[in-house]
Amino acid sequence: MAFPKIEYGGGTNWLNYPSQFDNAAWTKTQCSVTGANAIVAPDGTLTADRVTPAGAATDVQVSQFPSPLPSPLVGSTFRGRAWLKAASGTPTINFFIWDNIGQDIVQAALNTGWQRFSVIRTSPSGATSIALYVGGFVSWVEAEGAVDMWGAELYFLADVPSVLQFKRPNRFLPRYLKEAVRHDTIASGGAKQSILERLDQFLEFDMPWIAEGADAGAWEAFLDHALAGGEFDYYPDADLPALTRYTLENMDARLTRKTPGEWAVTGLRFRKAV
Ligand SMILES: [Ca+2]
Repeated sequence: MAFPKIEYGGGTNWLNYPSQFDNAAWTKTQCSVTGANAIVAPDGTLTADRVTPAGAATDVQVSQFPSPLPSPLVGSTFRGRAWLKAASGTPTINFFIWDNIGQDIVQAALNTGWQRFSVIRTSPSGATSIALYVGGFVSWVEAEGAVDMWGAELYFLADVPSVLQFKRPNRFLPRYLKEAVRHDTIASGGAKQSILERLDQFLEFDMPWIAEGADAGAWEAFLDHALAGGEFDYYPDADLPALTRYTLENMDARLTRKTPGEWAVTGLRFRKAV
């Protein structure tokens, strides 16, 4: 059990259709997507995909060469990530960034729970391409079975999403930790309006003890992002895959100084993003 964390911001994810492996942007070699949006993703939505090896497959690969090509390419360091899990068993398959010069590989030891795998590569001199691969180099064969995938990323390492790791437990206020029916008035083209009714999810908490220094700085940076309307992923336990994507609901959240060396942020209200 770990304290919560928040991930937010970041630059461009160079991959297209990062959770739609059935899209033609993803090349499927010796396999096919047998369950598009058939698997519950780490954020609880039915958006993860199942990829199943073809009969007698000896080298299953799922890959994407992003278009447009990231620029600058040569000399840039990239971080690739994806959420992966096995449909059954504990296969180990490759996860890597490839280019026309070489590759950096991580061996992804899968089980039936979601894990997020990460690989880093610097594009060397002479590189004219880049791709993110799952499988490959004869690491995934038919007998290892289907693999579920979600949330692929390829970022410049310099602008990967920021992480706010909670140093203390947050104090929940259960009255607001509820799902509620929400009525939104959607204006379109002047006078015409329609009402969208949906089940919404809220979260409110106080963070009463924030240490001066790096922790307060991390909270300030996060609030700057959230107050500007930015979305963020909230992990109730930093060690577990479950997450919810929220936006900040109240615009009066700010750091306040409690005692010398100690800050607090109170009444943070999050609303599930749609
Ligand atoms: Ca999907």
